[in-house]
This record gives sequence, C-alpha cells and structure tokens, in this order.
Amino acid sequence: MVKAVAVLGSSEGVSGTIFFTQEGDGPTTVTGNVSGLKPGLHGFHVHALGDTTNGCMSTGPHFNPAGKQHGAPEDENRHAGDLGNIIVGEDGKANFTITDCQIPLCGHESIIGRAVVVHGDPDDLGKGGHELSSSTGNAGARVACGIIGLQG
Ligand SMILES: [Cu+2]
Ligand SMILES: [Zn+2]
Repeated sequence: MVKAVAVLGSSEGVSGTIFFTQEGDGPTTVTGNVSGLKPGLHGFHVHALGDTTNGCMSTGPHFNPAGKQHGAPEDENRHAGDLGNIIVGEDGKANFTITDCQIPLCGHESIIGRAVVVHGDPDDLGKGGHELSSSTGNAGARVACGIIGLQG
C-alpha cells in the first residue's frame, strides 16, 4: 500500500487535506475534506507541477502525460488529472471519496510531487462549449492547492 497526502493552501480562506492510497497496480483512492468554499460544484484536478512559489498559478496545466483533451473522469479522452467536481454543501464543506485508475502513486506517470487544485467554479467536463472547455473545463480561479507527497 502506497500512501500520499496533500495539505491545501489558499489565499482565499479555503483549507483541507487530501489523502491518496494505492494498492499494487490497482486504482488510486482519493479521500478529501475541504472547507471554506461556496456551496455547489468545484473543479478538482491533479496539475502537472508541484510548484506553489507563485501560489496555485505555479502548478501548471492539468497533468496530461497522454496528450489528450480535457474531459470527465469517465471519458476516454481526458487528462489523467481530470477528477471532475467535488460537491460542497451549504456549510461550505465537502467530504468526498474518488476512485481513479489514471493517477498512480508510483511508476513513470506517478502523481507524487505534483499538485492537487480546487477551483472556484464548476468543471464543465469539456462539454460547456466555452473556449476553455477543452483545456480546463472553464473551472475558474484556482482557490486552493497542495503538493502531493508520499506519506509514511
Ligand atoms: Cu485545475
Ligand atoms: Zn483537464
């Protein structure tokens, strides 16, 4: 069992912790709790770079080792980092579990040392018809992010 964690940082009052586990070559399970967000859907992705020197802007584009377009987690044509949306309740909090096969914690496409990002707006999953739909899902500002590191 490989375990990883990302502690979210934010200049907008958002906080949270995201845990990752993977057993062998199996899917990765992502378990998170986030607070301080507006209610509704918020885009949630793995971005390519573990760099927060200029806040979440430094984390680069969506992790995309296969050179595909932005999509929904269940789509064939998606970035590996496309984890869809998290759902925030009226209390501003989200508790969620995501299972995904494209974000391994080991091997040459590992997400260790990359970043997880929470956006201010919903991810349209590539289907919104906006010029940004096929690259970012038009998910708006990067309101919180954290670098994914191995956990003992
Ligand atoms: Cu993102
Ligand atoms: Zn994407």
